[in-house]
Amino acid sequence: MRRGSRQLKSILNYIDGQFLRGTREFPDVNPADGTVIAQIAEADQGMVDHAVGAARKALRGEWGRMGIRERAARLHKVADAIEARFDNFVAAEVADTGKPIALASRLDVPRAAANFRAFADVIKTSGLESFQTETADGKSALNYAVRKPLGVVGIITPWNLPLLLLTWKVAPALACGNTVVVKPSEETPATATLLAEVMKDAGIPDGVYNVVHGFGPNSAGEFLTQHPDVNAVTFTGESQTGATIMKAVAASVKPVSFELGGKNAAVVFDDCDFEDAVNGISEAAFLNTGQVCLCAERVYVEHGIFDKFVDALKHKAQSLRIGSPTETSTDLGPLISAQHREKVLSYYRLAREEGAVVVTGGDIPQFGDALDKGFYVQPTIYTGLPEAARCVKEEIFGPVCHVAPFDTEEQAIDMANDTEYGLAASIWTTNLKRGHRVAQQMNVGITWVNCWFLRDLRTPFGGAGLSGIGREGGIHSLNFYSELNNVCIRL
Ligand code: NAD
Ligand code: 6OH
Repeated sequence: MRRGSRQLKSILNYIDGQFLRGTREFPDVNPADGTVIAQIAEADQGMVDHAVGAARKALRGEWGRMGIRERAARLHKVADAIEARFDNFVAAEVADTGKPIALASRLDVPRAAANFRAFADVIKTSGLESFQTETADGKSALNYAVRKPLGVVGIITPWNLPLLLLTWKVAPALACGNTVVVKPSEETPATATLLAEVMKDAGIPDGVYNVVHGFGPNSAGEFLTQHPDVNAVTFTGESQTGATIMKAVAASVKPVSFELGGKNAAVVFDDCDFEDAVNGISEAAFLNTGQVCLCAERVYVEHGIFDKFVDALKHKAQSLRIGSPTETSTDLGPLISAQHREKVLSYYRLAREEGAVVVTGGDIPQFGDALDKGFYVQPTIYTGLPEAARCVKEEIFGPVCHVAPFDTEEQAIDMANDTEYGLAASIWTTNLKRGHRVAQQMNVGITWVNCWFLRDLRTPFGGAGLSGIGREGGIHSLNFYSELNNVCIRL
């Protein structure tokens, strides 16, 4: 390091209670201005082996012997410790992702603490069913199941909601008595390492929570999913990556839980509460700069209110403040990386080629300052595309939606379901019967009526089709993160 140049922070691996450098480093870039904010220590195969070995050893130590009440108490301590370092977590998440500070403060960091509290409570209060079985000789048997940890769980997470999605898996895995090795996204490593400090403070024994940094192919991600001593893999990310991981785990028949991509529909009926629907769809299309798997990229609006709705949504989009993530008034930050911006812009170009009408946006905003080096795009609304257009079929993962009209409820349901994905849908109507009727016909894992991304952590969460395998949330998470052993006793 030259004298006078700024000493960059290192983001380290965390293995068996130790913060460790790797053999190589790679840069952590702030998407708001393209500056390098830290160096990330990449874990090689040997370090992943070390992490998995430490996690296995910890299963036989204090953690393995700990009862549910004590485990739950420690998870509450983790939540307390996250809250105690709230500002550190917010700052790290904002610098890594470019998301607005207001969003990280109201969504990402509170949800991280809530994830630990929710699963601490679920594991304490949930029971398992038992059956008294009548046998042919007129006697009976009693069946009941016990929960055991799976063992070492490999957790691989994306960059859009880094801490929220990581803790959504770490908390139930630990609640069930497992140990974990997590591989956060190479784009957003900071909060996983910060969480390691919190784990130490909260009395989580060494080896229970381990972090390895790196990329996917031929790096820490692949080393983890191919590791013979990992008992299960849980992954959130792109559908294509899910397919690759599935191949990697197939040989050893490991359980997997996959939360993958989406091309989610919103259906707006002419009897909706108009203002609520406009605000709701704006949030569903543009929150986190459209980088939420649940975002609505396809909006279907009933004919009678179509023009008025498109106009109101345009004004709403144009009123969003795009800017520095550290300004409290900012609504929209940048996309995660130059590469991802290029992908989103390629869809903006494709939409025009496919014949879209650009209602608003479609370009890069100009700031006239350092933010011009950031990875910003304008929030964008299209109309006029045929349903078969690639922009209507493929996940873009940016602040963009296509709005199309429909005439009948049946037609709206058909259009909403015409996708290979099946993650989420939202329905906007004041007709209660219609809300239920349409919601139940959506081929997805999660349907919201008159709301979007409103979460109760006890409910099943996951997707159909290309959107994933399995459900997490409440008891569903416990069932994935534990092995059930049914005990049958002849009475
Ligand atoms: P991604 O699939 O590119 O990466 C996710 C993680 O997988 C990263 O940590 C990456 O390093 C790792 N990875 C990549 N290739 C790998 C390999 N071959 N083996 C092991 N690990 C590998 O996803 P992303 O771009 O980080 O995130 C955006 C995507 O995630 C979008 O498609 C979005 O819809 C999806 N997503 C889904 C949900 C959900 O709950 N369904 C939630 C958030 C994001
Ligand atoms: C995807 O980007 C958002 C996923 C959200 C959750 O997994 C959740 O539990 O709210």
